[in-house]
Amino acid sequence: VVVGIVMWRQPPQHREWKGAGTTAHFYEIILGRCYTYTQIVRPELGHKDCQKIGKAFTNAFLSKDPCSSTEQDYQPLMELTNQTVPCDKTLLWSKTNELVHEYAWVQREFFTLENTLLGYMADGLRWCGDPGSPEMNYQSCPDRRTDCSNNSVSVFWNTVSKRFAEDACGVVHVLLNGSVHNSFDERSTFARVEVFNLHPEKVHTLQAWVMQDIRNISSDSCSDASIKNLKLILSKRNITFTCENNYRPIRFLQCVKYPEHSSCRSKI
Ligand code: N1C
Repeated sequence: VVVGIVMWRQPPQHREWKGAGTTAHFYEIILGRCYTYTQIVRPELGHKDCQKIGKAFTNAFLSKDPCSSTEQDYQPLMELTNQTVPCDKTLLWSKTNELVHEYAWVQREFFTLENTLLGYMADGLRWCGDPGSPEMNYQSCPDRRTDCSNNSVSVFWNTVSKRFAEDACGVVHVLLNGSVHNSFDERSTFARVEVFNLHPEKVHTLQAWVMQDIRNISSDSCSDASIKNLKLILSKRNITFTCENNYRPIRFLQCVKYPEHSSCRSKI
């Protein structure tokens, strides 16, 4: 009797990359989010094929080098998830992740990228593959700064942010953080990708809302050097720029969290 000995190729146990690995249950999460979005959040997208979308998502990065990800890898996924956002309702942001989504939750007509199907599916997740394996790498994924910039997650956000900006029309809004050193940070996705992909034929104005941390309100953020730089870039692109400090409706959201703060205590 010949006893066959099967040698299994063990997945690498060492951490290949510096960043955290693929989110556990990645596939189930994106599939579930796709159905939640298309059946419950926006039933008008009920015709979208979530099985196909889930496959296109994983096909974009499985069996591939996670440091040589390209826009083309995500093209099939992009084609399956096209969606129209009404004019005047695109809401961009930089360094205001929490606040912008609190606002979009209340003002339902506004769309951040995470309020579109693809942004909703991917929000907060991590993923990468490996050229030598058909599986996801749950051990580690490339870190944007220490491993490589063209990693599967960064290329994804660059690609979807580009389309989101290209598709925008009318007045576009952006929520910026007035309590960080560079409110308009040239290294951010907003600065690198979105500003340069707004179409001046469709987008006549970019309106910025610059919100300061309620616990240390300083002077006029709209006159900061980085905001002036944004204004200059837009004027060269023939897009009008307007800026408002501490937009009241969003200040009220900050006051929900710090109701006793002096700037929240006036009776009216
Ligand atoms: O680099 P940022 O912000 O300026 O990116 C925000 C900007 C928004 O207007 C979005 O349309 O770019 C889009 N975007 C996302 O929607 C998004 N969701 C999650 C860009 N990045 C996004 N992420 C992750 O957060 C992603 O991993 C990226 O690197 C960060 C961006 O955070 P930031 O610097 O506050």
